Amino acid sequence: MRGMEKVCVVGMGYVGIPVAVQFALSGFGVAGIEISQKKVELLGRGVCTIEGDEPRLAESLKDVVSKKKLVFSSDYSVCRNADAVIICVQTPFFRDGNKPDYACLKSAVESIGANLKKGALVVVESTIAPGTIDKVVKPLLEEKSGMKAGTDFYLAHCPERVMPGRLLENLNNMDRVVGGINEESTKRALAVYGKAIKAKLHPTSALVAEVVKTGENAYRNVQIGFANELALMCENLGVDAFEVRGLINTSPHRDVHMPGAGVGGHCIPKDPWLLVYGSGMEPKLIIESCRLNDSMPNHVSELIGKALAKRGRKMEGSKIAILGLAYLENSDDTRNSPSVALHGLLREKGASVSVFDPYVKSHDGIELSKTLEDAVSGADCIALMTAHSAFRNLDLKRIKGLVRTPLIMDGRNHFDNEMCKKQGFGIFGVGKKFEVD
Ligand code: SAJ
Repeated sequence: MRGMEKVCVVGMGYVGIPVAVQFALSGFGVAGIEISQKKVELLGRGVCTIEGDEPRLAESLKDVVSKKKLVFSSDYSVCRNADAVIICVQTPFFRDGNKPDYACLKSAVESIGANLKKGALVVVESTIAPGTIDKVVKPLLEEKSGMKAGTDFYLAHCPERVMPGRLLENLNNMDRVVGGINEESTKRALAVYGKAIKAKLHPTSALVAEVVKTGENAYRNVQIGFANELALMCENLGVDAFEVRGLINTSPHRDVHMPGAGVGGHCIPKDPWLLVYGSGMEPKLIIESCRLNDSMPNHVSELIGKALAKRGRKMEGSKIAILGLAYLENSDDTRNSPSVALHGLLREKGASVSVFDPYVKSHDGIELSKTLEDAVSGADCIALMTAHSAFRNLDLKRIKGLVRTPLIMDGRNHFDNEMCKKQGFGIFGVGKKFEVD
């Protein structure tokens, strides 16, 4: 990597791998740092460890690895030559403890600090609570490096805006907020990112960047929370929430989101809590929205119980077939998946639960069916939880012959009620008319 600007990217996950690949494609010499030796070995052979549909990512990774523009290591000493170090580690949130888990972040920052070159730029892409750069990252880097932030080295927050299924595309095209601890840090971060991505860059302070990132996802959580609360009211009134949503959205400046079986992923359920934690106050709307969205899998399990009762069955001893374990369509990502929550709730109520997801091969504590047919055979209710394309145009006639009780819970407005009823299924679900006689 002689002569090229050198970048270290720490944390080879959904964020770090695309970032490392993109910077390598843009002419930087890149080292991806990862604690998992297995991942280092696989990535070092150009094997992409992210599954699901990610256009261009696997072939781009192979390309830059073969050209030695991107190497991988678990040794932080490679940071000693880096002009920039980009941190992409996970920052999970403990709801019960109501505080962020910064163990990964702190460990990465300490190791980087101990191997930081004078004049280097450190950028945190991980989503962090407002105040984290100032109170956690900066002091740790100064302590471990013995240098002064903002003058001896530079520090900025450039929050990731990745989305499974569009990792590389988003990285290149979605606007980014670039917030330095001082002007010089912002300037240097703009220069580095300006060379790697085409997206519009918005300079600001590190604190504003922290509030923007957590705020943009808190906003989405509240938007979805409104849609879910409206759906609960529509169910109660016996009207179709999706018809209501569509008609509301004919009014200007309305954008009611999609009601659904819950809100999963590594952003929307977690980031609002980071904002609340960093805000130093107890906001009401944002916290209630998180709680309402988190309650949707429970609502789904109650709907299933109600439908089973209509058919003379109890939850106990019934078999429920969950279609979709991933939190998002056409993705293998099961983090904070509402399906995992539903699986636990149904088991607690004594049901046996099968799960089929074309993208997910395994998940701790959940046995996955190999085929959809296996999952639905003998089932007393099918619960559609993820709107994978593979679940479009299911052969309901054939499925009818496999189930024990023909009931469908539609968690993602995936099915047409009339079509299901025509095939002899009782149909119900989030925001849908309860049509189980
Ligand atoms: N969901 C709903 N109703 C909706 C939209 C989503 O129930 O109207 C559910 C999904 O089923 C899923 C969860 O919410 O379980 C999250 O879905 P998402 O579409 O927000 O997808 P994410 O989690 O990948 O969110 C990412 C975020 N991107 C970043 O943090 C960089 C988010 O900021 C984006 O707005 C979002 O993608 C997006 O717009 O696709």
